[in-house]
Amino acid sequence: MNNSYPTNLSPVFQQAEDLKKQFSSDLAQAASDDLPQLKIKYLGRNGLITSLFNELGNATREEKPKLGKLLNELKNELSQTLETMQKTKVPGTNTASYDVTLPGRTHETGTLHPLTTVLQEICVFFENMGFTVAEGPDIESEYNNFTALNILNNHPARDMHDTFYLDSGGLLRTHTSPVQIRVMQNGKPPFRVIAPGKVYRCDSDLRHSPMFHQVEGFCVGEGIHFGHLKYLLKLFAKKIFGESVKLRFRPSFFPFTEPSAEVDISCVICRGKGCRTCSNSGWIEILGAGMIHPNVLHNVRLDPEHFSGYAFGMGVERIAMLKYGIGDIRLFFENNHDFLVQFK
Ligand code: 2U9
Repeated sequence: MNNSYPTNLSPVFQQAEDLKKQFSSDLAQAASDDLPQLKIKYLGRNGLITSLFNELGNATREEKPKLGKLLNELKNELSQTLETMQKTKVPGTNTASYDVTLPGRTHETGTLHPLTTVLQEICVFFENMGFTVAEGPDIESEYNNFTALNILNNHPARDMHDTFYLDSGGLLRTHTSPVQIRVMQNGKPPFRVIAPGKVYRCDSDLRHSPMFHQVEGFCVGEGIHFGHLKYLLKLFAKKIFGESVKLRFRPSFFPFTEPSAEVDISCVICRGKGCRTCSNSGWIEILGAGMIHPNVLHNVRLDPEHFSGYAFGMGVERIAMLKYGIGDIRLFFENNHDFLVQFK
């Protein structure tokens, strides 16, 4: 046999090899309750290994260190194997086995980011109302972002938006309105379009992030009026914040709409009674809206005498903060696991 020891060596070398094989076969047949017995048989004071150690005295001077090392290694290997088996064998069986009553290892499933969920909810509502989704580039021209929208040179709105200007002469869009300009430049009315996407403003605190998400929408056709806008936004607010929510339209100003309004809902925290979130007013602003300014229609070569339209815009983070009661916008962008798992 290949693994036999040469015959010129003391027979104890071969005995050690045989003992190892015998141990493996004993172990394979042993039940958990037999393990202590096996330990005594091999490692006990009168055990098989001990008796091999006794043979050391008969070995030659050259063989002694080799044999001593071999027997020590054998002893350690056997005692380690027995110890491991003691831990893994199930009582009453003769195989190393698993405890089937232990719970399995689970893989944690991911979850949609709260902004994705809210954005989807908003888009689904408007798609169900007959709007189509349009997208455009994050880097825009000054014309599409400002001029076409009736925000003229030196108009304070250009500073108000805290624009990131690029060396190339372009800018990071401050709202998704330029998408709607592109849609009107390239198509024919009637239009019913929403434009979701990232927008950029040089502003950062609890409520502002230099990048945030907007959904803007517009409808242009013949005979479109403010009543259509009010009806749509009322349905929208009830869909997102619940049937019991009340709406309030406050007169406001935007260069691209006339008349313009800011839309409030009854406070989702105190239901209109007054609390810290609504500064005791009972109302919370959720979006801006209005009838598209005649100059804007004119800029996309539509006759304001013939066509009219409404437009609206909202910040997705703001809607999500109100819906989930989140006090700091920066939480959306930190990828903190403890924050994200709450939206499973
Ligand atoms: C075109 C014409 C008009 C989009 C509108 C608002 C009012 C508005 C703000 C909400 C919160 C921006 O993210 S926010 O700070 N938006 O109040 N946006 S009307 O009006 C348009 C858009 C496109 C062609």
